[in-house]
Order: sequence, then C-alpha cells, then structure tokens
Amino acid sequence: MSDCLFCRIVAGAIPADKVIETGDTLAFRDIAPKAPTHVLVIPKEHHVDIAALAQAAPALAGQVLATVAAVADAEGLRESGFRVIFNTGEDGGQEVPHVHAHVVGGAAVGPMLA
Ligand code: DGP
Repeated sequence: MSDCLFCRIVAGAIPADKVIETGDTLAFRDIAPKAPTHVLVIPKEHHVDIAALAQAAPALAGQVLATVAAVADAEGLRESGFRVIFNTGEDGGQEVPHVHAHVVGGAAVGPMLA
C-alpha cells in the first residue's frame, strides 16, 4: 500500500466524502473546508503536482479539469462563480504531494485563499 494519503483514499483505505468519481479521477470534500463548498479533485494515478501531471500526462490533466467543471455543476457553483487552486510545492503551500485542485465556492472567496 502506498504511503501517499490521497492514493490511500483512492484505494479506499481511508474514507472520504466522495462527490464525483470517474474512471481516472476522484472528487471528495476537503476535511477542513475553507468555504461552504470545498472539494478536492485528483487524478487516481499518482503525480506529485500540477506541473508534473501536465508534463507527464496532459490528457489526464484535462480530465481533472473536466471533473472540476462537473463538480461546479453538481454543487451549483456555475452561476455564482468559484475558484480553482493548485497549491504547488513548498512556497505554494502544498501539504499533500499528490496533485489536487481545490474547488471553493458557495460564498465570496478571496483571491489569496489558502
Ligand atoms: P494542500 O495544502 O493544497 O496540499 O491541501 C491539502 C488539503 O487536503 C487540505 O485542505 C486538507 C486536505 N486533507 C488533508 N488530509 C485529508 C484527508 O484525510 N481527507 C480529506 N478529505 N482531506 C484531507
């Protein structure tokens, strides 16, 4: 079993509140939400960050973005708006080294939301 936290969620070894699951991606609610809606979208395959994913598997990066859009639809965020954040690396404040998009909305979300 991988010691990557999000790989363990993909494997079902750690429970998560799933919002959308596709063949290659998973969307689940953040354990410490920073907004009324705060969903994480990941590729099931392990890639460290968005730069690594985009370079190694650009089609999969596109699938992650498609799932981001599906989350926005499912959560009713398309009209009011939302933010998508990829924290990347140490200076970017990334804590979990498995690429994930934060999808936040449901209220005004400021430009520097962590
Ligand atoms: P980042 O700082 O961008 O790496 O964000 C990691 C996010 O992951 C953070 O907002 C909290 C969330 N998180 C950490 N552990 C868990 C967990 O076990 N389950 C869920 N659902 N979210 C988690």
